[in-house]
Amino acid sequence: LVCSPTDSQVSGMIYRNSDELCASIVRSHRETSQYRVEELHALRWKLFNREEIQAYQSKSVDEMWQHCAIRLTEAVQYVVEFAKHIPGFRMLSQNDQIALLKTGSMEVVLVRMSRLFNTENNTVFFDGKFAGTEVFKSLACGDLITAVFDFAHGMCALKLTEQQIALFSALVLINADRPCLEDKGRVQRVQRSVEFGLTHILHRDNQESLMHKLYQRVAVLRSLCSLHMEKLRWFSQRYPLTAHSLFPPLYKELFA
Ligand code: CLR
Repeated sequence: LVCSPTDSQVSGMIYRNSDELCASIVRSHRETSQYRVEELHALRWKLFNREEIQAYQSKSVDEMWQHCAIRLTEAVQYVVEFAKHIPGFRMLSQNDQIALLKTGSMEVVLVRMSRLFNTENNTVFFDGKFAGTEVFKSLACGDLITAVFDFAHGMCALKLTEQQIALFSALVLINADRPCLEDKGRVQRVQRSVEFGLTHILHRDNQESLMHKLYQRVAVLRSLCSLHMEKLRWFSQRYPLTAHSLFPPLYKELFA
């Protein structure tokens, strides 16, 4: 007699693996999330005052860009740590890991931004306090800032749990359709397992209808990131020296 597992054993196997996969993605998200939601909730009303806003607004364009590029790079570093602990990510070639981070790290930063966003007054936790769009005025890319804040607002409306955010972030990162992948097939297998994990927790949470809404968010992320790249090209042309010598190396490596 051939000893093959029964259906329930097979689904048990899949589910156990999926549980483990979800658990390690959630753990990785927690350990690299930079701020805990409860922590931020307590600081919710700590806003920049008029003088502080004024100080940001009187920075020159290149000074403010440099400042934001440094903050953004710190956030990206945490995303890189997160990626390294997604089961399967480390098995990809170095080239493919970098290719996924080049296109995905900024998107994950924006997903994570929604955790630090206060929808009641449209502010985000930046530099130790909550900042509205006016704080970023001297970047001279108001359209990008408005679009990023709108996106955060839309994400908050979905009221995702930390686990759902963790799985969604992993899915944003592990995308077999990104350009310049050497081993698309392998990325696809990792992507399927993450997709399966997300489906699994949405099913468990009785929120299967979120899947469709999350895929809609992915499309918005794509457009935000191309807007970011466009702004960066504009900035590098106008301020080549700042972009070349004062931007963090990781920022340049991933985006320039
Ligand atoms: C995202 C979540 C991280 C902490 C964090 C740090 C820097 C923030 C970022 C968050 C959200 C996006 C942000 C960024 C600094 C500048 C950037 C506010 C909150 C805005 C969108 C401006 C982009 C400017 C570039 C074009 C230089 O845990």
